[in-house]
Amino acid sequence: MKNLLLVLAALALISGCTKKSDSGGGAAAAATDNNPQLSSVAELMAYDKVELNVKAGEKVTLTFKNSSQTLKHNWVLTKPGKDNDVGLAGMKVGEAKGFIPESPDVLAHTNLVNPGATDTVTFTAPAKGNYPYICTNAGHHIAMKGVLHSL
Ligand SMILES: [Cu+2]
Repeated sequence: MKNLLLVLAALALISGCTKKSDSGGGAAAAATDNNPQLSSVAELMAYDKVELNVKAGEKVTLTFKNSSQTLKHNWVLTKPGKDNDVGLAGMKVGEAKGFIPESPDVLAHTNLVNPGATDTVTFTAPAKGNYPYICTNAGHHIAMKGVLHSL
């Protein structure tokens, strides 16, 4: 009988612990990484990470590796809702400017990265919010995009 009570007590403790960690889920802070690394995916117009979490207001050092053997890519962070505008503007300025338009909607960007090469950009994470990132090589922004969560 004593053993059974011990087992029951142990089970109650275990389920209590499980509940505790589950209930924290809604308010749990997502892990941030202010030194994110991402790359393009083979010959696709895609990033390997479509979400990045950084700590708002702190320095970010982002490294982008172009894994393609043929395509040039970049990484451009824009103001919320401005990814399409920036993508179209990038197309207009063309490759001579690395497809990077001079626009207040561009918050940070790498250079246009050659196949197999890597570029790093350092910037201050914007105020808390969700910011789109895109590749502005002509036409890529339609598919090659993600969201930076500044937390
Ligand atoms: Cu691209």
